Amino acid sequence: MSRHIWFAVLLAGTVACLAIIMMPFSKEKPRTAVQQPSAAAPAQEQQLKQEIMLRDMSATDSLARKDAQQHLKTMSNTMKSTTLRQRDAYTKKMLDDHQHLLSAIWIDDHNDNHSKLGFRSIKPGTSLARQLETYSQSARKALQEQRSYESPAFPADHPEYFVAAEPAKQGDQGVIALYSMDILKEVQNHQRKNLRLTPYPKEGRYKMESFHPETLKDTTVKTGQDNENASHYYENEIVVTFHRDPTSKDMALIRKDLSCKLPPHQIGNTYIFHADGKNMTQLKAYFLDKWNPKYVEPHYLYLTNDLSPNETPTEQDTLDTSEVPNDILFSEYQWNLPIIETTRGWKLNKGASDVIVAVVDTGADLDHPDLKGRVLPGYNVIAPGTRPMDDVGHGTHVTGIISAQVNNNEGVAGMTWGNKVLPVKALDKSGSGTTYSVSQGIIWAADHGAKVINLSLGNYADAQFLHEAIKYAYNKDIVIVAATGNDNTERPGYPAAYPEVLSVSATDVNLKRASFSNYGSYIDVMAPGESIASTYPNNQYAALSGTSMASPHVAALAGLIRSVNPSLHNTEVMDIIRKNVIDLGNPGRDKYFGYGQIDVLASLKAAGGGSNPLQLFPQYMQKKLDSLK
Ligand SMILES: [Ca+2]
Ligand SMILES: [Ca+2]
Repeated sequence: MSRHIWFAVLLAGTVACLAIIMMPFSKEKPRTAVQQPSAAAPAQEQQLKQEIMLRDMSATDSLARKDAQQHLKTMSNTMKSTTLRQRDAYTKKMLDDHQHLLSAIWIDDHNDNHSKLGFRSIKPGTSLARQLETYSQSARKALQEQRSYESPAFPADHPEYFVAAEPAKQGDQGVIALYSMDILKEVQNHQRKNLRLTPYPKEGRYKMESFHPETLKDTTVKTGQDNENASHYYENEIVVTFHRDPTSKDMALIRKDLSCKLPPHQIGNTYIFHADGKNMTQLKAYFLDKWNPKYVEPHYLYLTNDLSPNETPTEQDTLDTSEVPNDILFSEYQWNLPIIETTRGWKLNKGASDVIVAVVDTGADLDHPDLKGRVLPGYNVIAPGTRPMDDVGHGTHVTGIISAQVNNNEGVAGMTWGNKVLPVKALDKSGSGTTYSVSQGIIWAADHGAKVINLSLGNYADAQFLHEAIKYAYNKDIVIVAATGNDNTERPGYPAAYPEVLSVSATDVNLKRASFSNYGSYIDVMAPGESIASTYPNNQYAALSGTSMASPHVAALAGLIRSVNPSLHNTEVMDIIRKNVIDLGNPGRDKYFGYGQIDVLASLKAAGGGSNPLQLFPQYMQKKLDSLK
């Protein structure tokens, strides 16, 4: 129950005549719009997803330009007061650090002191070079007039570049730069997969089959729409959990029977066998017939679901103001933070660095300047012994939503200033991972200090082995948060639908359910998931949509709650998140919005921001007593 309703109910008991007037509309929360929920038809859903993808590309274009403008301003003013040699070294560093910055040229018309206008990476004499020359001339003219300049994207039919220029503070000097627009293609590819606009995955090292998760009959995935009826698994693999750990003799016999070239992967009593000549059905029959296993199941594939500086708690009246960070993309693009009361919540707590949020995903760009000092070394399940670097973009985006540096005059602001992200790479370069890799990632995170785990991934099959890993983390008092999926379906996705997991669906800027977002009775809460601005590999920023983007908001909130009150158990944290929401749709919990949209300020207050909240007082006292024993 939200605190507002709770308050209203209390009030109703004492001042019944006033309650009728006060209950439905709290002055503080006028935004609760009742949406008549409905699910879009498949064709309409595809069209809506297409529109969302185009909107993400356009928002990313505008993020990239804003980011470029800011960097050019800094460059221009830095280069003004440097020698030629320093300038060259600085330009080289900027080019190395920003792969999308293709060339940067210092222009000093006054002293006739500038490099010759010409940009690497575009072949001279081509029509592209002629367009570049035209835009460069316009840029020079703008600098002479002390104006900023931005060209349109070119070539017009398939945009690859744009030219931008920024004047230095005085004199007719400044920088002209050529930027690559590859990020738009990356976002397009990314969102085609994540919003399942294409059958996915179609790539990968193994052969895959799909089957209907209820009938277990094989099905063919022809369009993105078919994905909601399919779960993917490796054809030549099987997950077997034994009652007793097999002896080395047993194992040798199994490998001989199945002609397994490689030893199986193992976690506890569970093994994953790979046999080139056998399919899943044959493998299953063999183990059931000969080894009386506890259970066998296909080796499923999980896909991404995109579409310390603590402040002393302040007085109640200061909570009405919000903390506005100076990150350059914040005010214009990060609608997602104020709408869930993050900025007001920061007045209570900004996150503690020892409350770690693990992101089991495609890894993270550990060298991104806006993630500097905000991510731990982490772990790579896919290639143990190497850094969990992100080769997809998904994990970097999810990580930035949680922990991008706040108030550093750069890029975006994360949800927390203090909590660190533990990146665990369990999804490979295709953006997918198996039961084994995801489970191993979860177990590794649980064993390495995570207090919260974010899983922006899913599959429609219920895998016992994954469930065991989830239970392992849950029993270690970890809050597990997962995205529900982007197929606009009521079919439960896993791990989101496990009872130990807080499941998150997506809303848009108007507090409506995002058109792609899954729904159903298992949904816990909603968080923003459309055109969310965050970090992207190679020092870039992108706007992406998906329940994958909604989930990390809730994981970050769990991190903040555990920073406010480290003595809370995972179940208490989950309860606080569910009960301190903005109710959406029909009153109370409903299948389209779960309990409602998360509210950071209300949750942090309920967690004891500044005082011991009354409703948690019994637990608090019990823990105090336990600690004295
Ligand atoms: Ca930042
Ligand atoms: Ca509701």
